[in-house]
Amino acid sequence: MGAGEHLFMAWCGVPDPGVAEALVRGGFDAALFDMQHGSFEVSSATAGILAMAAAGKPALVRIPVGDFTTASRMLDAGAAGIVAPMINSADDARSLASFCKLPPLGRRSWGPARALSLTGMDGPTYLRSANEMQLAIAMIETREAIAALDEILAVPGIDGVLIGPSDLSIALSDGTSIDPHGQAVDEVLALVVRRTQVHGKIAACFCADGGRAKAVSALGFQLCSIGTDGTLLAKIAGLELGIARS
Ligand code: 3PY
Ligand code: MG
Repeated sequence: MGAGEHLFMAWCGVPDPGVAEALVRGGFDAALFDMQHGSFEVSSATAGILAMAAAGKPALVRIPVGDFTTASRMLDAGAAGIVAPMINSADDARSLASFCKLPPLGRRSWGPARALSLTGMDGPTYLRSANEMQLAIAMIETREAIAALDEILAVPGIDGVLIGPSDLSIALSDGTSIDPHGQAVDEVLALVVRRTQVHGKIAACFCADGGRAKAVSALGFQLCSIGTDGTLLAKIAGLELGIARS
């Protein structure tokens, strides 16, 4: 992404590394293991990170809301980055960064056992490299987060933001509707592209399908999902069964 590439990630909630492995071998650039709304736990996400290492693809982990200690653990396990939901203020962003970044930038405790073996780095090299190599990405999905967007992006150690369009649409409609592809969300997407460019940080977005991912990527978002493992499986199953039964 530093070179300007636009990536598509497999958003995985089924806690078996074989599913993510099949998706990245099918062409996804990275996988995200979802501990917020998916069924991943520390052990299954750790197994997923190892499977991604074998496939030569980076693994991201979405932690549960506010569970920053798990962010440190997953970075120790070799995650390429952490996605943290519901980061609504600069204070939230500072907490996230402090658990994701080693000193002097943050206060992440030392213990990168798996990360050392997966990167092949010795301790001093990893200490010098980890803060740049492993990303801290703050999810923007509330009105408070939009109001604090510039402050969140300015926090040292925050590498980018990821839009959660479903929660965002619920917030923008004051809880009356869910419309992740609606105009209100689209206006925020345009704002987020502009502000991330100003701050030199990454813009990422959850996208429900390939068409949405194409459009959102074209806006300037460098990292997009294409649905989830579950929705992709259901879609292809419906398609193939339709052919078989026709
Ligand atoms: C949202 O759309 O709110 C998300 O968190 C995507 O999973
Ligand atoms: Mg959300």
